[in-house]
Amino acid sequence: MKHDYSEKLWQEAARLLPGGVNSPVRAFRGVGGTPFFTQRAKGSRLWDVDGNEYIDYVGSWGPMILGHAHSRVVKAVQEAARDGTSFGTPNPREIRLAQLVREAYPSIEKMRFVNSGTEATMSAIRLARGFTKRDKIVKFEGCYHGHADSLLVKAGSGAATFDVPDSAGVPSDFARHTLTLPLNDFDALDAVNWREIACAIIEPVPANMGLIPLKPGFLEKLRTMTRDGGALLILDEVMSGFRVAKGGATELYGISGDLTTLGKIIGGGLPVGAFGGRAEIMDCLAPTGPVYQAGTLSGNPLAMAAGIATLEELFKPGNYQKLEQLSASLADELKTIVPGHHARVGSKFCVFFTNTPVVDYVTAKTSDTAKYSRYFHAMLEHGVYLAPSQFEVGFMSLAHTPEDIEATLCAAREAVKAL
Ligand code: KE4
Repeated sequence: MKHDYSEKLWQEAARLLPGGVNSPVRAFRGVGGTPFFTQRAKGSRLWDVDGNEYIDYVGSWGPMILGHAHSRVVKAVQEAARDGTSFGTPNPREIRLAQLVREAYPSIEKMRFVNSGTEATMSAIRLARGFTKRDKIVKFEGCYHGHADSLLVKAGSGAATFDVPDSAGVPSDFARHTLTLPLNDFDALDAVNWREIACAIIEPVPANMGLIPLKPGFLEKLRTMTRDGGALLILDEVMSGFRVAKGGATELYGISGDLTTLGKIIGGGLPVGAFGGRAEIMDCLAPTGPVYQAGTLSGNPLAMAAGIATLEELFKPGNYQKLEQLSASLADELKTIVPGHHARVGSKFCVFFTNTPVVDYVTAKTSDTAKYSRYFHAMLEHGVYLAPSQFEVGFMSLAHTPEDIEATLCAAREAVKAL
C-alpha cells in the first residue's frame, strides 16, 4: 500500500500537534510506523487519504456500533444542524436521549450528559465523594477511566501502551487518595477498609489492557463489600454500555452500580458522555445539591440527535443477536489461525501474544508486543485495521458482513506467516 499523502500530512501534523495526534493511542507508538489519515468512512470500511481501503475493527474506539455514516444518524445530525448547533438552554432532545438511556438502564433513575467518558467518570467520582463525604477511591490496575487526575494511577489504554500508568503532572497528594487493587484478586478486596472509601470504580468488562473478563463472583463480591461499607460502586460502562447488551454489563451480569458512566455509543460518534444512578445521589448535583458540575456544550442538540438516532436504531429487535453471531464467527475462527490467548465478550475481542493465561494487568504485560506489531502491520497491509496496540480491543459493528469476516480470516492466514 502507498501512504505518500499520509506521510506528508503526518509531517505537518507533528509541527502543530504533540506527537501529531489529538489522542496518544492514534500515534501508532504501540505498533510503530506512521498512522494513516482517514479521508472518509462508511459501514465497516475506512478509506485513507491515499485511497487505501480497510475493514475497520476499531470503530472510533467503540462508538460506531452501527457502522460508519449510518444514513439515519447522518440525517438526524443534518436536520438538527439546520435548527442551530448549540443553544446553551434546555432542549427537547436531552429528554429523548435520557428516556432511551433509562429504557436500557433502569438503575439510572437520573443522569447528566457531558462531553466525554473522562468528564463522566471525573464527575461521578466527585459526586461519590460529595455524597459519602469520604476522599479515598478504589480503582483496579490496568483499568482505564479517562484522564482525570485521580484516575491516572496504574491506568490502562494508552497509559499501558506507553508504560506510563502513573502520569506526570498528577500531584502525589491526588494519587494518595486513589487505592489501586489487582484485578480479579478476591483477597485484595478483603484487605480494604470500605468504611473509609467513597467509591470503587471498575470496568465491568475490562478492555483497556486488552480484554480481561472478570472472574465469576468478583463483581458480586465488590458489589457486596461496597454496599456493606457504605461506599458507592461506579460501573464504568463507557466502552461496554449498549455494546455487550442493550443494558450493557449491568444487564449482562445482573448487577447495578450506584452510579454508572457511559460514553462512546451514547453519542453515535459525536461527543457525549453521561453519568447517572440513584436519584438521591444525583440530586446532590448542582443546582439541586452541593456538588458542582457544569458544561457549555453538555446536552448539545447535534450530539443528542446522533445519540438518539443511534440508540433507536440499535435497540431494534434482533440487532444484539446479529452482533453476537458476527463476533462469534470471527473470533472462533481467529482462534484456530492466530496463536495466542484469545478473549471475547460480546462484540469486543482481542488476542494476547502470550502463552500465559491472561487474568490481570501483570499477565497481560507478558504479551510479546513486537509480535503484535508485526501482526498489526501485516493485517493492515491486507486491508484490515485492528487496534494499534496490544492493550486495546477490537469492536464488531452491525455493518460488518460475512464477506468482511471471510476477508479478515484470509488476511489473518497470510499475516501469521509474518509472525
Ligand atoms: P473518553 O474521555 O476518551 O471519551 O473516555 C474515557 C474512557 C473512560 N472509560 C473507559 C472504560 C474507556 O475505555 C475510556 C476511553 N477508551 C479509550 C480506548 N481504550 C479511548 C481511546 C483514546 O484514548 O483515544
